[in-house]
Amino acid sequence: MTRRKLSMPFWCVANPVGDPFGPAVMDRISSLEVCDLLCKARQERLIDFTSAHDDDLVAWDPARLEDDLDPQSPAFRTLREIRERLDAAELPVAMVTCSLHGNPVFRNGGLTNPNPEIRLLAARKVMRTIRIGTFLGAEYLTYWVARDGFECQFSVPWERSYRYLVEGLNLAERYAKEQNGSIRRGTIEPKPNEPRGEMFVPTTGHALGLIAQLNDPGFWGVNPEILQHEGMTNLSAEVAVALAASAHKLFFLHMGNQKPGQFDNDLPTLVGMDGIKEMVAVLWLLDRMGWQGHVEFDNHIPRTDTAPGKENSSRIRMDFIRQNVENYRMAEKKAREIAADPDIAKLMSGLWDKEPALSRILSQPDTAEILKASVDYDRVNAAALQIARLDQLVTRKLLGM
Ligand code: XUL
Ligand code: MN
Repeated sequence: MTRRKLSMPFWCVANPVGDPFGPAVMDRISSLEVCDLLCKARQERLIDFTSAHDDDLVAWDPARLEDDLDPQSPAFRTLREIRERLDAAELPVAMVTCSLHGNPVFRNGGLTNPNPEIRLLAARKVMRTIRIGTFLGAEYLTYWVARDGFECQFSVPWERSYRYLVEGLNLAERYAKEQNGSIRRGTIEPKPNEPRGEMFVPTTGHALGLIAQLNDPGFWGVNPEILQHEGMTNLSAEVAVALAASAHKLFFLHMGNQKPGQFDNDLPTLVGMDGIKEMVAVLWLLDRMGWQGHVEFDNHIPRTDTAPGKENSSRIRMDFIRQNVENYRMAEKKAREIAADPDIAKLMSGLWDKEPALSRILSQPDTAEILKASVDYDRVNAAALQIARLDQLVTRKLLGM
């Protein structure tokens, strides 16, 4: 099994780690400086791809919605400079996503904003993002639900909101195709809450349901964020990724760590109180399901591990990239050790490989065959499974005992 390819996006490295209770604790760096750190990570063979919001690369000016096309604009020049540096480092852009959360005009939503003037701004910002992504050679466009949500349920025009969302996503798909460039797929990234109290696409299951309503469901898949977004409501990452992968809709995967039920922790992979077993399980099941995609980190430097000042700025950010990659590789190694362990395999086989002939009958829509088949209820019912024993062997492997 090959080592999975890894991506580190611009925004995770740039993040100066402010939170709702305190200001940024790291020096802010420009998109070109972020680009240089990512190129360094590429040269060190830590990462294979990067991704970005439009705003991570170039500022958005609502008075110049097509500035990316204007050779006189700073955006035009910066985008070319970024592309040159990424090309020189052989660091491809995997995905672009439109920031509809930062600018205050979108505080009551982007694509679903009840005000059509703001929806138009959101649509034009998404279109600019698609042009930027096409210019940089991105394959994926992600829609993260961001501020499309609410706190007060009577403020929502419920009979229109999902239509607005469908219209916005259909426009994105159409415009991406009109560019006739690198963007070939769209992904929806669900989140249950934060920044809104409630969000319109809270889980992977909701995203899959929404995709069925879009003009080209084949264009769209999901980008679950594990363990954070799914774990915020105590749902399991395993279910999110396995359901999406089985539907061939797991197009992209964001990764970090999370204590279940809390705010979006965005801790680096495997860092924190919980999540080791779950992360290993996700990587193990993705291998089992033959998922070929790559993993993108989406987390930030823990605020405790930051320090202000120019001298810390690059070192702490590079350490953050390294830590994510090293921790991911540890989880990947454990997932593969578990998959290769003969004792664990024997117990799994005891659970899963019973009565293959009967299993075959059940997999066919031949009702006569099913009606003919019989079961020894007493024997089946008398069997104690050894799931706790299996889990113990897994834990032993994880603890290196
Ligand atoms: C926020 C989040 C976003 C998306 C891209 O929680 O995950 O950064 O991944 O907009
Ligand atoms: Mn994410």
